Amino acid sequence: MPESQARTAERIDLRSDTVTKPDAEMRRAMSEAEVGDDVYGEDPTVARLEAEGAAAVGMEAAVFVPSGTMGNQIALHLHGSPGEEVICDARSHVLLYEMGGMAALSGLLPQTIASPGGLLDPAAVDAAVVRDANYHARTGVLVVENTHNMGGGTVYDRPHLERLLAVARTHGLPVHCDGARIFNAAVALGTTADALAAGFDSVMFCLSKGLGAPVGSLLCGPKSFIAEARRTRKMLGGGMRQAGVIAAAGLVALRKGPGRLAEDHENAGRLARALAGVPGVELDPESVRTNIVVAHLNQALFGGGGETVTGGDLTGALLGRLREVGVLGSWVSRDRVRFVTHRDVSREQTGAAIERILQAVRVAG
Ligand code: TLP
Repeated sequence: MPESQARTAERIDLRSDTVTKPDAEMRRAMSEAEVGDDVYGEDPTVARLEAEGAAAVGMEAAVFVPSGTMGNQIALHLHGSPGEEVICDARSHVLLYEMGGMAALSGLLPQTIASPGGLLDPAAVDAAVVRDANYHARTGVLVVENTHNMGGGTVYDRPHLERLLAVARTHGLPVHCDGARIFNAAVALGTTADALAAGFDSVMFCLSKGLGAPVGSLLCGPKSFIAEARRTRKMLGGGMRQAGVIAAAGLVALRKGPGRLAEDHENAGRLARALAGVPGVELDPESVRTNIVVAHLNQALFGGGGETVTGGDLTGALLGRLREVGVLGSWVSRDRVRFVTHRDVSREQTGAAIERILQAVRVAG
């Protein structure tokens, strides 16, 4: 596409499903929300959201938190003690994208397991757990990310979860589910979020990703755990006052959001199939089951090595080209790029994004 045309073309933002903007129904609900001071436990809209959110994942209670990061960090803080280890996949969100929070806030040490597609192998977890040793850090908690973001939106099915939970139970180890996108996992598997959350000690899910709310996540678990979580939330500065204004959008997201996620998955599948045909892109489109596409890149993308990419940053070079044609993706590493489909990118826009990407890559080659 000529540059002048690209400048006028609408921008198609596939950086993340976090970029979705509240729709008219959410904005209306926000403006009409009944509110109170939630630190006093007096916001009826927050209370409703917490009750419906807990029920959606089959847990007793929930606490509304400003972000998925805060939800995960509260859970780790409560399940583990300083000096203990957190077993997690080597590319998990709690490890890579939460600012070192587990160490900084809770004195916890990651024990990582490299896992294909980010999905932990129960035997590897079993081998990694340390409960009784007088010289080794003890394992405090296991984290399971479903769907797995950097694995490419990969999904743990119930039998796989059962095996992991059984290992944890054997060792008396609490298990937290980073279910930021648990509804995507449920839709991909044709099951429900509560079926995927069963047996976990806590589950965090985000309202502000594919479900479309502007802000907020829920940390869910047993009543006693959530009572403690409220104290930790306050300690971290996450006590919110008339939060019903944002909880109202969260309620719309929770009720209506899951019903349309299949469309995002279809769009991601189409994008993955198109990308897989591009020389220099390594991607198995069959592995894309939800709304995240993570592709490996090699030099063939730029004419078989004809172009020397500065610093070997293939992803940076690709994203630069794509920006010129009005498509945004995100940088994962120098040879890995991520695209995420969501409610604010329609089927037609996905088609347009594919055309623009193919064109940009042809020009680049
Ligand atoms: N993920 C964001 C970035 O932080 C990478 C994204 O664009 O995908 N768990 C998982 C699995 C996540 O993907 C995220 C956000 C979080 C937790 C944290 O949620 P927020 O952004 O609300 O703190």
